[in-house]
Amino acid sequence: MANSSTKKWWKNSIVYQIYPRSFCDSNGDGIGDIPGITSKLHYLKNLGVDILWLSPVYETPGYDNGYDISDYKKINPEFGTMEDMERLISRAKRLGIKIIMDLVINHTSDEHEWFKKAVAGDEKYKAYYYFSDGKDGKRPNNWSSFFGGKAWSKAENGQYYLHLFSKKQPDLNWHNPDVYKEVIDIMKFWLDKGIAGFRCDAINIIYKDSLKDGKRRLSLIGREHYLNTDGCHEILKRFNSDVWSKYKTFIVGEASLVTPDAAKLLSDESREELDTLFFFEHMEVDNRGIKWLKKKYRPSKLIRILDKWQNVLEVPTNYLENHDHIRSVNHYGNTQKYWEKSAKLLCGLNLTLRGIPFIYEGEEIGMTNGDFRGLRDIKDIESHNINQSMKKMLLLHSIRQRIILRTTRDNARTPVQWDDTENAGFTTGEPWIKINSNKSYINVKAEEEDNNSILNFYKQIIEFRKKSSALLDGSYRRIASPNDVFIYTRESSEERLYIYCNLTGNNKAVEFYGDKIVFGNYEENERKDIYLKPYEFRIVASNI
Ligand code: ISL
Ligand code: CA
Repeated sequence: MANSSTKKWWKNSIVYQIYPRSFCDSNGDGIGDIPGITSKLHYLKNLGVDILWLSPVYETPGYDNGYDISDYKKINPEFGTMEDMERLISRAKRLGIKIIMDLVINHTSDEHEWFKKAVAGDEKYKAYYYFSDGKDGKRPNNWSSFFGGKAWSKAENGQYYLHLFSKKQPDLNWHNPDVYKEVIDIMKFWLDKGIAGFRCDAINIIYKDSLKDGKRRLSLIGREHYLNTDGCHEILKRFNSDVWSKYKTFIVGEASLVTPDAAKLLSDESREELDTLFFFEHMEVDNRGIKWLKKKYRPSKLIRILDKWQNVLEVPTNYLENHDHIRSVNHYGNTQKYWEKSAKLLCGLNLTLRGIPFIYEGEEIGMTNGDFRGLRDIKDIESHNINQSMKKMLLLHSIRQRIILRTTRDNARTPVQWDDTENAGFTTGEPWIKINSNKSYINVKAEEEDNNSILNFYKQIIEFRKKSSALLDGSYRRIASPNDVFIYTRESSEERLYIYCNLTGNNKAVEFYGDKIVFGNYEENERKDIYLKPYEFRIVASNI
């Protein structure tokens, strides 16, 4: 039997998420690709990354940038070939970097063979999805979609089909054992190629208990029929015993709308389901019911949420950014006067909480939201759907534009800024989405040359973390602090660290503990015992 530490080989890893379309373009077509990723492996190694999570690279018509898969065993030709993918896996392996892939199994693309056969009348494949004639010609139920609008559309065969996301993404029917067999086979196909696990997309909504009408509410009508169902737990346990345990994988699930209790059921070790999961509560800190309506962001609320989740999960994931949300400096920091300070603070926070830190491409150089000129620059299918819904509500163009530009997922999908040249070193061609003009000073090259940069701060803190038993394996405890300041200890049998995070742009008087500042962006010759400066982050060690 493997003991817990070999079984959890991933426990002390740093994970870096790549959104391949926006990472690095190797052939000048304006679209990031797999050889582009391979060309940056040394950069990632240098940063201190252990695991790469690739957003989908499978064959796709690309309506949701790869989250609509048309063939799970082929590579999107825009991203390269299967040989490119195999080369990436083996080059990464040589550097000691593991790769996990995105597994999107709530739905396929409507251009997947299965769906096409289904619509053509093949009964076997019709049973892979949810088809229905509806009620008196109307939709089968009142469910709404994650992307706005209804969750049912009509296929060419005249029947309705279910799609919790866009109508290009029909939901798979997880009551069908053939669907289970197909997915097991897909997972083995990739694990046999040497990948180390999966990030399971929208995993806690895959199994629909019933297709009854949902309770009326502001968003996601129908959710009580598919969120964290027993059927979902059952599938995860079977994935685990049939595949994951045999390959010693690392499995992280994306769990929308998850509560602490539900999260424990999905990821506590004894349950043998997921290794860990992404919760969303901190990303929704400033939502007013739905993400398109915002209220003022309050750091004290963020602190309460993060503190709560630190104590929920056996191995939490920590993340402040991904491809579905705005950039963290825009969300929780400051993009103006305190851009650099606040990006460093967020780095410090993300990398010193208990659990596995995830860094999203570009976060390590403090990339900010896209500087789009208008809705014409927006590519995201979700934004377009929401725009249509708002149009139906007769909202003016200027209002729709303001709402969408502030929240669109494209904010995090602008190309990684490698240098300050015309296309930021991302491509020699025409980029698929607008590059942020702040590439002139936010870019990898400039930050590599500046010892004091955000990028170098990441490197230093990753190095610090890798040597610190308190950060790797220690306990976590919050300490009472003034509003909007987050203070906690991380403690192992060898060391006790006090972590200070001032999440505001003001000076904050705090009580200081510990003996020696071991990390932070304070200046050497000033008094360190009076207050925390705006967005200050520091680590103080105490003698045990
Ligand atoms: O970002 C969201 C909506 O604005 C979330 O609700 C998100 O849709 C949900 O977390 C599921 O996300 C995942 O599956 C989607 C895909 O578009 C996202 O990019 C992916 O992360 C459908 O596959
Ligand atoms: Ca390319």
